[in-house]
Amino acid sequence: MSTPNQTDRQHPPLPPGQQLVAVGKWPLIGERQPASGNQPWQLTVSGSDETNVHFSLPALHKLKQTSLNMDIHCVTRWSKLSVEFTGVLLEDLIRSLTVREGIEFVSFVAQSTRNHSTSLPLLEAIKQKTLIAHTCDGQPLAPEHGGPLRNVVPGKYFYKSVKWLKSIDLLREDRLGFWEAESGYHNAADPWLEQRYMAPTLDRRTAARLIADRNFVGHDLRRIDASGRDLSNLMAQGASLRNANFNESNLQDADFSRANMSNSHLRKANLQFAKLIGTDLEGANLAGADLRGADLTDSSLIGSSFCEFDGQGRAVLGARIDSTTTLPRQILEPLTPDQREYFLAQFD
Ligand SMILES: Nc1nc2c(c(=O)[nH]1)N[C@H]1C(S)=C(S)[C@@H](COP(=O)(O)O)O[C@H]1N2
Ligand SMILES: [Mo]
Repeated sequence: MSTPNQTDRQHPPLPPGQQLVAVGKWPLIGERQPASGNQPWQLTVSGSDETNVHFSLPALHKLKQTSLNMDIHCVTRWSKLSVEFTGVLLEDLIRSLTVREGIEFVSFVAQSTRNHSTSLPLLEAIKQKTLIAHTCDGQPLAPEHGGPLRNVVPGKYFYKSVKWLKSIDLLREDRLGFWEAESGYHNAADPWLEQRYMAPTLDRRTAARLIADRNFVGHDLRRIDASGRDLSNLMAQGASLRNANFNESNLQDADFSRANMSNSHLRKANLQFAKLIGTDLEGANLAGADLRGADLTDSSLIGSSFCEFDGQGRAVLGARIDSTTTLPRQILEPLTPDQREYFLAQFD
């Protein structure tokens, strides 16, 4: 079925821990739509000698246009290669202004209910060829992907690319972005160095006490190391467990309903009869996990993996599922093709 061209791209260079989405797929991550207001669309740049400078969309189209072909790498482990964005380079936009003295950072702010933002050192943003993009693969950028305007930063995890860009603030001091503050995403965000998360925030004594009590309900336990533990019957409803390590743990009958377990490590975990209802498992590793009797209704599986493959593409460590596993077919939809195939083979 695959064309020679697709075959060539079967083993493209990917940053560590990333996997390819199916051809033509582009997952929707984070906010789904802009907040109302800002019509007609206007981009405001603050921090130059001119105070606030406004650019309408037609004005942006009159500046020098640049097209960049870039690879998208999301921190939740999915990658989409070779997407062409067109717009104005941050460098070209800023060149027309007189940047105030002492400016070292740039913050990109969204027209969104939570004023979503992300930031970078200004020189880094310019070096990375940050583009203020209005067009994607020759079409106006779709609203759900940030249209009419988003910044894109090739060479950084995609959370550095803000949808519905309404202002670019030039700053003397850094202003931590939404995900960086909220989820502990790494502020440098280099996918080739796997800079996904900042250092853990939890002290060891607190972690040990919570593990002993087997009660994580509602706690912020990002990055907790609970690997190799007996945590059967653990209560963890609604807990923040991003990047938590449960490798080879006994999690039988644990309740992770509505917990955020994105990028968590559940390799070879015993999840028999665990509740993973409405759980965010984006980017989580469940290779070799035992999911018999587990319930994954409404869980989010973008970028999750359930199977490891050897160099020949043979499944070597697959999650264990059977007819007692509740796994509605539609939640498998966002899995990468090799992961989905693994499941479909189990169902046969
Ligand atoms: N306004 C806004 N921009 C955002 C986000 C968001 O939640 N709100 N999420 C970020 C993250 S984590 C990613 S991976 C990308 C997702 O872009 P996409 O939905 O077009 O794939 O947008 C980034 N920019
Ligand atoms: Mo992301």
